[in-house]
Amino acid sequence: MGILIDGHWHADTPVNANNGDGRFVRKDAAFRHWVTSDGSAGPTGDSGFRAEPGRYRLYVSLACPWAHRTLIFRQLKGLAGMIPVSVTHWLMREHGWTFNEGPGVVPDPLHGARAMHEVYTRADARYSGRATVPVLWDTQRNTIVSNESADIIRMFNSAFDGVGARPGDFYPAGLREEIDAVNARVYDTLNNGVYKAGFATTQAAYEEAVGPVFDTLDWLESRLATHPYLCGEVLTEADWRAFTTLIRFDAVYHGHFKCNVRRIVDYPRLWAYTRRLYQVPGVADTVNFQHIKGHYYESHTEINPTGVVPAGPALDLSVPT
Ligand SMILES: N[C@@H](CCC(=O)N[C@@H](CS)C(=O)NCC(=O)O)C(=O)O
Repeated sequence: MGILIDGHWHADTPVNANNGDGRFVRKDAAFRHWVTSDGSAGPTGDSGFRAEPGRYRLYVSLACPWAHRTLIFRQLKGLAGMIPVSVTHWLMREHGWTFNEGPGVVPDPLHGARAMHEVYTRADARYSGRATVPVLWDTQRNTIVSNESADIIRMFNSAFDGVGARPGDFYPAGLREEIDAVNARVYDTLNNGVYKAGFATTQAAYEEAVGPVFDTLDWLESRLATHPYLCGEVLTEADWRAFTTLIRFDAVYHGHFKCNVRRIVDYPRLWAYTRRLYQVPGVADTVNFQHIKGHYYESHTEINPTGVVPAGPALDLSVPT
């Protein structure tokens, strides 16, 4: 683990940076430009990032739930042929995310970077901050468009529609309010909630985080009683944002992050739903349990000092009958 300060890599900052009371605090992303269909400015950042096939490259880790959602949207929207991807090694230690050789790793052909922090300093030689994934890189302006997955999935959802993306709108105008409301709760208490529980360094901070994780899982289970998806009859962004945490839950968050009140397999509707989403064409290709389990159990040596990766659980991800 480490951090860039003025463009220099400091290898010794712990992953569970907290505010002194044992609570894990996630920092906001730094590059917030938007790719748009005509190159006009998006909700934040500068103009000049027009949607063009082959212009952008996506940097991800297959372990990371935030990067995962960008990969899912790349698949759903048929963007794989126009937005190539680099995949980091699953281990994140003193050099942060690297491109060390390993199964499933796809190196960086643009800069020959050995680690993600080099991609950040290519964009800004004096960058200060964490070198997180995902990153959307612009090969024309040679900079990072965005390192915020929530924004990147919105870009992928619509910006490339005029240049050959697959039709499909996962953020339809009529459902936006509801999607945003579900996202807000899911982000705070589930996507990030499991991290707050897992990286808590005091009993109080852990208990404050773990309760809401299960309150939200119970709430999701009840929402699925009346509708097949979280916002009704159609698959939306809210489903995919929940999915990347649900698919990791029993394999890593239940054990490694101590979110062990219940498993997802104990929630009949939520588990069936997770399997249905997994079976959507293209999605299974984005799920790599070797990277997922290897990353969490081997990287977070302050939580799991031996780095031993557990064998289970045996998950049956086929569609329920
Ligand atoms: N706001 C970012 C968060 C991404 C993020 O925190 N990624 C983690 C991996 S799961 C990371 O790269 N961490 C490296 C670090 O913090 O140094 C997003 O959603 O895109």
